[in-house]
Amino acid sequence: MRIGDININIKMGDITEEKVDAIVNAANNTLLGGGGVDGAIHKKGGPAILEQCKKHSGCPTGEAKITTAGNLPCKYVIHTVGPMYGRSDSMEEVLLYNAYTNSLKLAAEYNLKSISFPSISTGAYGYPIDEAVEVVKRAIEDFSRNESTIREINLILFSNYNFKIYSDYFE
Ligand code: AR6
Repeated sequence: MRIGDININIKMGDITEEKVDAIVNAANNTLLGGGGVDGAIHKKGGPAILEQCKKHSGCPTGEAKITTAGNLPCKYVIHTVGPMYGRSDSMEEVLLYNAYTNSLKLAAEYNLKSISFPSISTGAYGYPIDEAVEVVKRAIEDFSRNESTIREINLILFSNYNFKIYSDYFE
């Protein structure tokens, strides 16, 4: 489907295999690695990513930082931090929206064209997928209203259940 000038692809898969300009990591405030997508990216991408992450000295929730992609087939990794569900005084929605929006803005600052996102916060951080998908779509729609270099956004889901929820909501 298309939103403005941007092609949106909803796909099942492993984000570390994406051959795009940037993949987004669902990191934590330390940017020093963890489980889930974060673990998979650092494991497959190798130590060059962690080295550059250390130089950023962490990342506040909702913001985004960029590093090399190490051994991954993409060009950059954009590390963002989503909210822990139920722990942010009802600020979750804004923080999740900011995580997507700031990742897209950072990609556009680097003149990137294609970017792949995992479903941020919906694993260890417990954000319900059906609530998260509404925020994701709204963030992309709002971002698409401004001129940018971004032409392709891939939303990568790791389970059939999440894939179906995203597919149904975006149709
Ligand atoms: N490719 C695509 N999606 C994946 C992959 C993968 N390789 N692996 C998991 N997912 P999570 P969060 C899905 O927990 O909720 C880390 O420890 C997964 O099914 O990775 O933002 C960080 O260091 C889920 O739907 O991220 C933080 O401490 C989604 O990605 C914390 O987890 C996000 O799950 C962040 O938690």
